[in-house]
Amino acid sequence: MASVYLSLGTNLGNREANLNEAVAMIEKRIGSLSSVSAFYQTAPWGFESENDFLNLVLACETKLSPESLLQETQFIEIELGRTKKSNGSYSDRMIDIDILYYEQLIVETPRLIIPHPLLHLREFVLAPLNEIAPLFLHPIFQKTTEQMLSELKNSSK
Ligand code: PH2
Ligand code: MG
Ligand code: MG
Repeated sequence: MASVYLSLGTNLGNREANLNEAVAMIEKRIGSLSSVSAFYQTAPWGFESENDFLNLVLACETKLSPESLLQETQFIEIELGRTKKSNGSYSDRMIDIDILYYEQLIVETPRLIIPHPLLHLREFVLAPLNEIAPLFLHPIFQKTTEQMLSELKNSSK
């Protein structure tokens, strides 16, 4: 079994329902939940939109390999109505599920990068992660969530 951390976000449709359905499908298809953060209302980061996000972070125990985990998260996104624009820029979405950590594993393939390469720059990830895993160590930076969150807040002052 592996402990994995996932970040969920939605800014379209019934956002509470989208998160609840995604969490239920994660439990069914990926593994049992060990903790789930509160819902955080956050402003769109990295693009302009009128639609604020609801974000959460959860931890779960899975038998899946990193590749299979990615496949399952993508399946759930599509089930819940995710469509992707092909131009590569951020856009409004029903649901996005990103892999933050897979144990202390470092993965770099063309399809998958773990830890998530932008997690330390995103308060919408670090704030909920800090609620459920303040002392989890980033395997590359060797910093805790707490440390990364306070550095991010200081840098944006
Ligand atoms: N996801 C993005 C880009 N910007 N902003 C917020 N607030 N929440 C997100 O989940 C989010 C974002 C890319 O996946
Ligand atoms: Mg994302
Ligand atoms: Mg994503």
